[in-house]
Amino acid sequence: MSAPNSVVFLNGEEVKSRNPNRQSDVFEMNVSNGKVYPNNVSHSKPFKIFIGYDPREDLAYEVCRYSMLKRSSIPVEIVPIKQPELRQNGLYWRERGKLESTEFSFSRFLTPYLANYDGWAMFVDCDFLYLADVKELRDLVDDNYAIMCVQHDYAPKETTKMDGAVQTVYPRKNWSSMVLYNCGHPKNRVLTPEIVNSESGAFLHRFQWLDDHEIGSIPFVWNFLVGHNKVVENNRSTFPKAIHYTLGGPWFESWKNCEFADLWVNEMEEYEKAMEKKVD
Ligand SMILES: [Mn+2]
Repeated sequence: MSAPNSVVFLNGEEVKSRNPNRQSDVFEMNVSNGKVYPNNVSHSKPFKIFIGYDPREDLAYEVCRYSMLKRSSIPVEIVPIKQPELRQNGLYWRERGKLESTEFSFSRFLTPYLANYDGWAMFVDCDFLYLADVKELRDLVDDNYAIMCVQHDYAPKETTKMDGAVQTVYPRKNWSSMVLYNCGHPKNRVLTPEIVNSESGAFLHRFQWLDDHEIGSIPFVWNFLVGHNKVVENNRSTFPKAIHYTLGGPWFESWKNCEFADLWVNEMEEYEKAMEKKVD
């Protein structure tokens, strides 16, 4: 049940992570970019970002994480949500349903619990590629809301996704793929491990523990759906800040030529070069 606490010192302050996942990293700032992080008390704790992890998409996870860290001007703590670890820690026990296309289909809703119901934390799928600083996203948080996300309004045409997993159509489709959680909001106390392990997909993915006015809206460019959202020429407000390869990305053979594949492949090559340097 117990995992060692990871203790990290940041700006001379001890930051304890009580997250049961062992793999977590704290990055103070992107020093190489020469950016200076303001000495602001309310921002002294790293922004917690949980990324859904699936062993079939390990490279997608690594590239997503790399793309985020590389551009972040604020300290972020990135934690992969790994189902086997959650099971070992007694936090996840539900059986996998046929409609779950990833291992984090339901475990994602443990985000407020994993963040100790404290502060804001983000959940994001691993099939994202960041093109902008997550500070810009974190700056959008509004304590009036329990959660904030991109409120897509669409019904996908495709009937299969990724490597053949069944595509299901339901209201608020894709809203849960990137969510800013106000973990300290009293309404989010509902999301206990017991509820996450027993409630229906509809209840969780449609945020039925919340009233509509408690769900804040984020510009779509932070969850830019490949195959659905479009860039409008010369309109900067439509340029993606985070690309979501929701149908499957270039790490799958059948999607290696999808829209925006080149951006992901470039990032992957850069990530691999950075890894080589680490080994040297
Ligand atoms: Mn996705």
